[in-house]
Amino acid sequence: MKKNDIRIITPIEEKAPTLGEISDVAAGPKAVAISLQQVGKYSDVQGCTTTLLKLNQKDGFDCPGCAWPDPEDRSAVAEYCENGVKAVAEEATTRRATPAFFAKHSIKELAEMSDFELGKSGRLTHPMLLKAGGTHYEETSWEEAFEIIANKLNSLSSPNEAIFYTSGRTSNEAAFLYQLFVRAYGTNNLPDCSNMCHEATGVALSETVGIGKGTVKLEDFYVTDLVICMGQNPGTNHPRMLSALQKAKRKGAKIITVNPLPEVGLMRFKNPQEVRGWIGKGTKLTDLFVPVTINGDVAFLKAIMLLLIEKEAENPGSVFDHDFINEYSEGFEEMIADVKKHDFEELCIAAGVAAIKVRKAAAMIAESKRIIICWAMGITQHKNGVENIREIANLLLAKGSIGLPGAGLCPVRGHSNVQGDRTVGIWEHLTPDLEAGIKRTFNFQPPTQSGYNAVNAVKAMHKGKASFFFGMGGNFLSAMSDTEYTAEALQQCDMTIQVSTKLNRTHLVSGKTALILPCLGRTETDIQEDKEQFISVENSMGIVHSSRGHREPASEALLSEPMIVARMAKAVLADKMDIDWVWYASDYDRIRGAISTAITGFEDYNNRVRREGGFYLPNGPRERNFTTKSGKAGFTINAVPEHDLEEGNYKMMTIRSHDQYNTTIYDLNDRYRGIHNGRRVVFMNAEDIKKEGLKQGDFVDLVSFYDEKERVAPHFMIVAYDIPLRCTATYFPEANMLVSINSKADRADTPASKLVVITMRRSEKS
Ligand SMILES: Nc1nc2c(c(=O)[nH]1)N[C@H]1C(S)=C(S)[C@@H](COP(=O)(O)OP(=O)(O)OC[C@H]3O[C@@H](n4cnc5c(=O)[nH]c(N)nc54)[C@H](O)[C@@H]3O)O[C@H]1N2
Ligand SMILES: Nc1nc2c(c(=O)[nH]1)N[C@H]1C(S)=C(S)[C@@H](COP(=O)(O)OP(=O)(O)OC[C@H]3O[C@@H](n4cnc5c(=O)[nH]c(N)nc54)[C@H](O)[C@@H]3O)O[C@H]1N2
Ligand SMILES: [Mo]
Repeated sequence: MKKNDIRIITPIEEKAPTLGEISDVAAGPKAVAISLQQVGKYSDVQGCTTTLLKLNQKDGFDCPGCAWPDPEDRSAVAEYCENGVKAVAEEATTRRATPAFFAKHSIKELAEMSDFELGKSGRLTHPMLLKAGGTHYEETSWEEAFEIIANKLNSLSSPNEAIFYTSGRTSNEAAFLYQLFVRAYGTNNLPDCSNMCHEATGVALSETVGIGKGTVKLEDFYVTDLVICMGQNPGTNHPRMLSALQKAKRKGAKIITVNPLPEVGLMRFKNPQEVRGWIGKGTKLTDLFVPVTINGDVAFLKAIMLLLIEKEAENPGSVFDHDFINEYSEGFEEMIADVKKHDFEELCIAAGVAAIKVRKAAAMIAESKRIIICWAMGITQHKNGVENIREIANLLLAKGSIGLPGAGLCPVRGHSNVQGDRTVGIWEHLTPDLEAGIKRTFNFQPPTQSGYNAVNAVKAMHKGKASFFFGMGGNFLSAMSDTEYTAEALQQCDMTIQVSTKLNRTHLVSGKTALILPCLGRTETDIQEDKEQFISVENSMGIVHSSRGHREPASEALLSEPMIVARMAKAVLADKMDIDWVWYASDYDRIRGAISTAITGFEDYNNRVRREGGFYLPNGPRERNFTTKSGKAGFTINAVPEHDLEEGNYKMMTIRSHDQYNTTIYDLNDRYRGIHNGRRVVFMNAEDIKKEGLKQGDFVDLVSFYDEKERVAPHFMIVAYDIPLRCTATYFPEANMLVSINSKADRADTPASKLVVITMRRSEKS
């Protein structure tokens, strides 16, 4: 599919994917071998091995992969996983996308490359400019780049015509300076990848417990009775979490997994960092697997609550924690009254789960005191994403299973610093706390009117209300929903700019003028004023710690993210503001000093971040200090979503393969699910395949119909899989074009990427 003659999605693979065996155990020696292979394929092996020795070590750098925390007893040589290695290899590659590369290939030609090939073109080395009407990116100087940006920003009729996106790899230091610049310039248009990710979690937890983050620490996994993993695939996306689950199991915890797919990582795990992980069958992780239908989670949790109410009635005080409920919460009676209106059998049908499984789960929950519930995108990326999470909170609150060792809420974050970016001010809303902090520290009044989130930013660009897009990392086009609409939105802009390490499709489907600003990566040495700098990040559990790269930068022309922000701010705001931007970016201690006074919880930042293991940010709910408006934790009432699928309609979720990092395609395999050499597959139940008169290996076009518009994603190969009836799965970003921009979580606007109603047509190409 093309817009203005530029291909907006990766081309269809020429060969059909091949099918192999589905794995029955995750990680283990094979994972190590594969990660090393990956390093060998796309990077210089020797340098990379030294780099890997520094990964997640106390004096090393934070893995640019996921946000899972590092254990205190981390392995001395290798605290990483197969997918962490791939993330490092991707950044530490010896390949380069130089000005000569861009001179050779026009934008149009580059767009004909697949997402996989684009990434493999290597690290970006120089600032590149695409002039209005130009066919190629051309080398430019940093001075010229900042001047172009300044001229544009200073010519807009309102700062609200500019949009400043952030992806979640950006450090606290860069993110803080960036939001400060954006607010000093005059807007709160700060959408981020969190808007597409855990926004629903933020909304739900802020109103139920008073903080938009989780309440557990890693140590809690080692003293818990029960872990419930919902809508998450840690074997691929947070592999180091499997070690924590394994340790929990060895200490006697049970695990319930709630997922339409029996994801291998949650079933059985061989720890590659232990000798005993290399032999034998590995540790069985999941005790009870609950194959819910897509979006059956509220019904499942309500069915459990009904059974808990029964058990409690039989033996009062045995199930619910009334002391906790009375002292710390409100709305319990109303919640119970609502649940009682439901019929158990009907809830089981809505959840797509056999009653006996629900009974087993309820029994395990009833007898456990210390429960941790983990969740990720299978829970948040739904129309009722916020309700899903509120229902999770209901269960834990009723059990008093929060603010207790071994118990609590555990949203598992995605990007390695997505949580930190939000903490230091990347948000389209200005909190009163941040407003006061900025005034106190920098003596100016930031704008108070809320800006655009990701969905609204696309709409604003599409309507012509915004004409300037700046991306601090990420790949906005491919990550967002409704690819065609988003492409139109970006292409209508006068100017789009991206700070990036690698080439991606957003560089190609650009505004009239476009800039690529290449930056240092996590693994690289960052020297400012002759002094080696380090940055800091916050992991999924609220711990802020330092990260220091040590590789030689991919090119001499690269700037660090904080320096790019500072020089842009200086060019744009010139003398309008009494802030010496470049002085701040010349020594990150100065930025951290400012954060200490501007952001609550960062007092004495520079000293505390230098302590081994970093420091923990304040977390009220962990201490049973619920910082909601009423000061109490709130039970909520959440409707069971209804999905009346017509004949021939299927629910589709868009998920990650084992060989991708969001829109970065490491390779074309999904080993655990038995897929090789291709990505255009649709997983489907064998009975449904038969019912449609199709067979495995056939090709179909996937069609969705929203807002009176048909959207088609062509040519997916059918794969028979252990997935509930009427449910299907495809990979993101290939299927994003089927998700309407208006299909999103109520109140959080997270695109509903996990439930798209589709039909299928035989593909003409097959
Ligand atoms: N290697 C690697 N690591 C990553 C990433 C990556 O792409 N690659 N991405 C990072 C980012 S930004 C994020 S946010 C995380 C994402 O981590 P995950 O959330 O684990 O990623 P997804 O592949 O989207 O998996 C969603 C899971 O939810 C299940 N699911 C889908 N719909 C439902 C539902 O309605 N109910 C239930 N109960 N389950 C459902 C799917 O079967 C799947 O197992 O990973 C981070 N880590
Ligand atoms: N259908 C569907 N859509 C989804 C999802 C889904 O599950 N289904 N998941 C959503 C989620 S959870 C998320 S978080 C978003 C992700 O959305 P984004 O964060 O926008 O996308 P990424 O693919 O992570 O970004 C990759 C690009 O980041 C750049 N990059 C890498 N490292 C660095 C760095 O250190 N600095 C800078 N400046 N740039 C760097 C590289 O140029 C690379 O091409 O996608 C969302 N979209
Ligand atoms: Mo994410």
